[in-house]
Amino acid sequence: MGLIVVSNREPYAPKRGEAGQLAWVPSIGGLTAALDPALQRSGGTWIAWGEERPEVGEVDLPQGAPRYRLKRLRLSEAEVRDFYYGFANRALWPMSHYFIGRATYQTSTWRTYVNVNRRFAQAAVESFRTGDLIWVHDYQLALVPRLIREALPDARIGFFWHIPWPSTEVFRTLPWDRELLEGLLGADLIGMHTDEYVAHFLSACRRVLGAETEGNTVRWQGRESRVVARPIGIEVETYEALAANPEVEEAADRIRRTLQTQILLGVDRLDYTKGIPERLEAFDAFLDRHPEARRRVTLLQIAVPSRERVESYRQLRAQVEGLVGRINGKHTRDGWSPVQYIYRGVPREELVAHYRAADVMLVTPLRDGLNLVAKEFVASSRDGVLILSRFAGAADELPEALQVNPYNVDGLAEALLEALRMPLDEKKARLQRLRERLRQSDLHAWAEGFLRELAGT
Ligand code: GDG
Repeated sequence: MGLIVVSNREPYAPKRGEAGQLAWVPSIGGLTAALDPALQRSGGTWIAWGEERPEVGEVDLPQGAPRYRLKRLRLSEAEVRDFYYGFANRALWPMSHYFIGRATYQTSTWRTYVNVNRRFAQAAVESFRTGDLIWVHDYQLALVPRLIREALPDARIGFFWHIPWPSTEVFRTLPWDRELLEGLLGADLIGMHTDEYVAHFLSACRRVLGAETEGNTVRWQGRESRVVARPIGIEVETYEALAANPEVEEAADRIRRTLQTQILLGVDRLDYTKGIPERLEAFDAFLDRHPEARRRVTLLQIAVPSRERVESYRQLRAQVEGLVGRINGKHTRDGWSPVQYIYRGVPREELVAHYRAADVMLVTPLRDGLNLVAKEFVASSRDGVLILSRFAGAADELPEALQVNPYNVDGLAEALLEALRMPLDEKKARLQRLRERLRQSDLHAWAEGFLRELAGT
């Protein structure tokens, strides 16, 4: 029995070596780490948008010892604009994160979204062999389950929705609310990160479609779909090992020696859901209130460039950079600057060195499907404190973090003080309990568990 994975992003990207040869390099991210091993075990096909050039249509992976085939869909410039930047990132992303003021609902981008979803579905149907499991991922491809179902009525189809599922009042602002639900209900098993998202989804099925639900099951047009909360994990041991690697430790020491202060760390894609301006404001308020902390603490913010073609992301960048300048201008003294701002992605070893160097990790999104950074910090840190937004899906699983309301600037400033003053044994005890929980449901258990459930549905 083989596996077919359908996702927007590709698991490996082509890179040209100096001699012009093509190397396929694994993409960074949870999905590749979770599903590449699963596909290597079962064999099958991964269908994704072939974003990176050159435009190779199909390749067997991993290179040298191939176990499965990657089929790379070539999207035209107009498709990328309307399907990816347009409908997925200007309509579904803001709506799902409760930012309806930022959502743009346009019939033209919706049409492209439908057409591109059809192309992904068709590729899956062409790759299908009887008995294969099909697993489709995320909000870019919500219509794919139903489109596959129309061609393959008996296939086992799973879907994982990686971002929040909002309350029905918000979801119903989408002009294509019915179509989206019907698209997803082509799947037998639908996974989300939290019980709350599942409850909202079931409510939308009842209220928007008039479907019947019983427990976690939705009945619609003679079919049943099960909707379950299965939060994604991380490779805990990989992060522990990386963090203990002497070169990474040395890099962490370098970061500490350079700054010579306590370190608050933020690591996010530069996205308006991540609460970066609110975090900076809270740090400013903290420095105003506790002048004794000046020179003793630094906020190191790594902001990874993201979706720069979308206007609201460009505006956010300007806003964040303006705030960094204002706060540094106001508080800088004697060679110490309160905010260090890095606007680029860093290699994974360097990322883990930062986790290791941090006294306090600030994960304060206004809304986040889950948030893997919080989990990675827990697996990498030895004696740091995690401050975590109650609006991150991961909050359910990480109760020993200091949980905050990211909209409450004063509360966030208070939490900073509490974290910086926390006794060492309490910090260690909290981290240990958090880490034990992460170990119980790591990334591979997540992927294998979902596939087992799908096979059994
Ligand atoms: C979506 C949902 C959900 C970040 N900076 C660097 C870097 N990263 C890596 C982190 C982490 C990943 O990127 C970010 O994952 P998140 O979960 O925080 O956020 P999204 O990208 O928005 O992901 C989210 C997730 O899907 C999974 O379902 O948790 O809620 O929005 O793994 O380590 N990696 C490297 N350099 C960086 O500078 N190497």
